[in-house]
Amino acid sequence: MAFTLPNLPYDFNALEPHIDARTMEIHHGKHHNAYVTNLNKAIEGTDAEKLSIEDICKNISKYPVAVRNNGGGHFNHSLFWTVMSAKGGSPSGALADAINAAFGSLDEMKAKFNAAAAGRFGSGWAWLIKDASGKLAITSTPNQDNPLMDVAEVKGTPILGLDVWEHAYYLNYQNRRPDYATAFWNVVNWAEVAKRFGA
Ligand code: MN3
Repeated sequence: MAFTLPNLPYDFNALEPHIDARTMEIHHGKHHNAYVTNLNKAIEGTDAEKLSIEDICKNISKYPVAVRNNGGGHFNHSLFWTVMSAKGGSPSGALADAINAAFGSLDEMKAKFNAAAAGRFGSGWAWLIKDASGKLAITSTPNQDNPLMDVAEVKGTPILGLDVWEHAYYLNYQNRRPDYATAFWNVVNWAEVAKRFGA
């Protein structure tokens, strides 16, 4: 069974002005699509064809680098599209409690996340993760790695992620990655983050 490019759960222009339609169109239709195509090529005829993308990530050290790069790319972008929506808002309930317990406040969590996004040299991702004990933490990964991977420095279940590759923001923000990270908070789909936190 080959992996497929998931549909965006909203229109290309849904996240404007924070993320522009042209960026979304290229990012989903070209970049994510290429990760899916190349992942399928890299696992063709192997046992990995029968696995979920999560299970592939968890044992990524057993696979060739093409699976790490493209499998990570597929998992990361699939998560990224779902944790955004036009609605915005703020976390509530158990997720809000866990954020306050781990970081002191939502603003402190955002500041730490944005610092992780800005501090990732080159290309990569910033993450809010749930660790094995259920506690929240902020981390970042290079390239298309993610915290599910057995090679990750800090491991956990990603519940929110921000793509900080230049292809994710360059058309609208050029070199201003911190402005993009700040704008991201206007389009976070907290209901989806809460769902992933509760899973
Ligand atoms: Mn990307």
